[in-house]
Formats: sequence, C-alpha cells, structure tokens
Amino acid sequence: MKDVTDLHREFDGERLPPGQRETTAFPVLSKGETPSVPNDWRFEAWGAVDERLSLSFDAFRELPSETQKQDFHCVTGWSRFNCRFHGVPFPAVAAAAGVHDDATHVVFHAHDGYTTDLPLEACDREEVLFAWEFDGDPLEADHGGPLRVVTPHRYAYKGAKWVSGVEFLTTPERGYWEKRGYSRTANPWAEERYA
Ligand SMILES: Nc1nc2c(c(=O)[nH]1)N[C@H]1C(S)=C(S)[C@@H](COP(=O)(O)O)O[C@H]1N2
Ligand SMILES: [Mo]
Repeated sequence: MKDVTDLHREFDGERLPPGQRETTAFPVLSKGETPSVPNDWRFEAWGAVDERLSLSFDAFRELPSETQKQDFHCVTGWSRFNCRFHGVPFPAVAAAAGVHDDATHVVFHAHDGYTTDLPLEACDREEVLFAWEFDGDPLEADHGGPLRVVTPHRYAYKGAKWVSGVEFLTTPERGYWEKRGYSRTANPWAEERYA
C-alpha cells in the first residue's frame, strides 16, 4: 500500500495542519441529504478532452487502481489520519480521457448537485483518487459511495462525494463552496480556508 501521509513535507508543514484538531471518528459532512445514485450509473469526463468518456462502474474499476493511506482535512477544523482508500488516481482518468494541452482547470460534478473546482495542476497528482473503497469496504453512501474523490493535499471539500464526472476547462469556474466564499486553492498548510 502506498503511504502518502508524509505529503505535508512538500508544503513545509506538520502532519496536522495549523488550526486543525485530530479526530479518530469519520464525521459525515454533506451540504444536504445523501442522494440516490441511478442504477445505470456512469462516470463521465468531458470538456477539453479528445473524446467524452462514459464508463459503467465495472469499466471504471478496470482502470489502473491502487490503495493509499492518506490523511483527510476538513475545512471546519477536523483531520482524520490514516484513511485507507482504494481507487483510480486522477492522472489515469485524465489519460483515459485524453486531456487537451490547453486545459487549465477542472470541475468535479456530483449527484447532489455539488461541484468543486481546482486548477488542473493541483489535481493531476497520484494521491487524488476516485475511490470506491474505504478501509477495505465498499464506500458507504453517506461518505460518497459508490464513488468519491479524495484530495489529501487540499481541504476535503475539494473531494466530491457521489462524483458523477469531471469537466476539463480552459478557463476557471467556481464550484459550490467556492461561489460561497471558500478558497479556490484550499491548501491546509497555508490555511487557505476562505477566498
Ligand atoms: N457531493 C458532495 N461532496 C462533498 C460534500 C458535499 O456536500 N457534497 N462535502 C464536502 C466536505 S465539506 C467534506 S469535509 C467532505 C466530507 O466527507 P465525509 O462526509 O466522507 O467526511 O466531503 C466533501 N465532498
Ligand atoms: Mo469540509
């Protein structure tokens, strides 16, 4: 298993980012109710790509995947260490879609209407996972099952639960919390909570 719990070093920080407290629980934080996800669920990638990607859950899980040990930092102040997620790293999804050279930003879309944006270079990283397992079990619905994104190098609102797809953009757009005053870059070691 790949251990990425030392990635704080890249950001010149302690393992516990400033202003965070560690919890051993795994709280559920959602803007609303847990949505029901359609039976004919497909994962899509579109925008500045060679060809729109549309994959069934089985086909998605055939992309190269791995297990990682990661930390999880919520912007409201809690951090959970040693989360074991299994999924497909972002670069493998980008490669499957054939992302255009002029793409600079992404927006993740989710089944509860949630969106979140990041610069492409900030999410084209191995530890950004499209995950369907947590601690060896299928991801629970409240935590974003069947599929969610995790972003251990960013506050966790960058990781869309119930992700339905990813849009590649040539100009930036704001996601749900980003429109409401939260940081677009969200680096926990720089305490980028609000914009
Ligand atoms: N689709 C969707 N994804 C989301 C959210 C949400 O409300 N909807 N909340 C975000 C926030 S603020 C956090 S901290 C994490 C919480 O994940 P958890 O509920 O598994 O702890 O999911 C993020 N992803
Ligand atoms: Mo959060």
